[in-house]
Amino acid sequence: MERDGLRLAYPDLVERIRPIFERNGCSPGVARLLAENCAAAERDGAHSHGLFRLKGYVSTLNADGWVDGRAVPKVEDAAPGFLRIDGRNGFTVPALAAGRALAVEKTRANGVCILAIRNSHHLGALSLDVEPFAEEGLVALAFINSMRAVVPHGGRRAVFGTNPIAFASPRAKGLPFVFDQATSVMANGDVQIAAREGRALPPGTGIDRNGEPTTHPKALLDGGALNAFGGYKGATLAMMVEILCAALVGGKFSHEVDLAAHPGAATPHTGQSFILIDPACGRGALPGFAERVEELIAEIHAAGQERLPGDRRHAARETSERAGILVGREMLAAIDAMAAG
Ligand code: NDP
Ligand code: PYC
Repeated sequence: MERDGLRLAYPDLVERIRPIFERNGCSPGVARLLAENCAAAERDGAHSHGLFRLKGYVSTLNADGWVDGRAVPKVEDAAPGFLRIDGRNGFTVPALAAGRALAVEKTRANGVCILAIRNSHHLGALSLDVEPFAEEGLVALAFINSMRAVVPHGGRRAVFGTNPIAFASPRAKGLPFVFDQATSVMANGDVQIAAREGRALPPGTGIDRNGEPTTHPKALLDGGALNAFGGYKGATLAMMVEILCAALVGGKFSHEVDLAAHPGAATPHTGQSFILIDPACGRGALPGFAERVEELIAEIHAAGQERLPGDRRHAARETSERAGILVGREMLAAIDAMAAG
C-alpha cells in the first residue's frame, strides 16, 4: 500500500469490484461486464464514471425494481443496416455486448449500421463503447441521453440530459482517435464530485432552482440545471441526442425519466444509439482512410495543438497498465465494505 492508496492491475480491480454487482442482484455475466466497465473508466482516468459510480450502482440496484441486473437483452435484426436492442430494463453495457458482433458484421456487409438500444441504463464513460469498434477498423459515433439536467438555451429549467457524444476513428499509427464529451458545460458526475469536495463551479456552469446563475454545486444539483456547452450550439446538439436516443430508438426523453418514485435510483432509464461506418467499404482506389486521418493529425500538430482529445485517457491507461490503477484508501475501504455487503 502506497501513502495515497493501493495500485491494482486491471484484472485485480475487476475481481475486487465484481462481487459488489453480484451481491446486489446482477447475474454473473452482467456483474463482470459492469465491473470491467467501471475498472476500465478508472484505468483511463475517467474518474467521474469509474469507481466513483459504484455507490450509485448499488443504490440503483436496490431501488425497488428500477433496474434489472439479471436482464437478458433482446437483439432485433430490424433491417440490413439497422439493429435494435431491447435492454429489457437492464444495463446498456450488456445490451451492447449482446449485439456487438452482429453490428460489426452488418457494418462490414453494408458499409454502415445503426445500432439502437432502448429500455436500458448507462452510467459509464462513452469512450469505452466506441474505441473497440475503431480497434476493429470501423468509425463509430455514439450518443446517449440521460435524465433532465441541462437547461435549453435561454430557458429556466432542465429538459435535456448531459447527453454525451463520443467518436472513434482508426489511425494509421497507434491507438484510435477518440473524443467523448458531454453536451453540457460539465458532466453531472463532475458537479457531484465538486459538491463532495466543497469546490465552487466556474461561472457560467449553470443555474439554481429559481433559474438564476449559480457557482454552488449543491444549489445546481438541488433543482437547478447545467448549461449546455457553447450556448445555443451545444443545446442544439443536446436536442439532437434526445432525438437519436429516444425518438429514434423507442426510448424515453431525459425529461420523461422519473427517478423520484424510486429512492436511490441513480441510472437514467433511456436509450443509446450508434452510427457505425466501415471506411474500407466502397473505397476502391481512394487513398487509405487511416493514412488520411494521420495526415490531418500531423497538420493539427504542426499548427500548434499538442494534445488531442483522447490523449489524456490513453496516457492514463498507459500509466495504469505499467504501474497499476491507483485506488485511494477511502475508496478501497468503501469497495471492501460494499463487497462484504
Ligand atoms: P471532458 O470535458 O473532460 O473532455 C471532453 C473531451 O475533450 C475528451 O475527449 C477530452 O479528452 C477532450 N479534452 C479535454 N481537454 C482537452 C484539451 N485541453 N485539449 C484537447 N482535448 C481536450 O469530458 P466531459 O466532462 O464532457 O465528459 C466526461 C465523461 O462523462 C465522458 O466520459 C462522458 O461519456 C461521461 N458522461 C456519461 C454520461 C452517461 O449518460 N453515461 C452522461 C454525461 C457524461 P480526454 O478524454 O483525453 O481528456
Ligand atoms: O455525469 O452527467 C453525468 C451522467 C449522467 C448520467 C450518467 N452520467
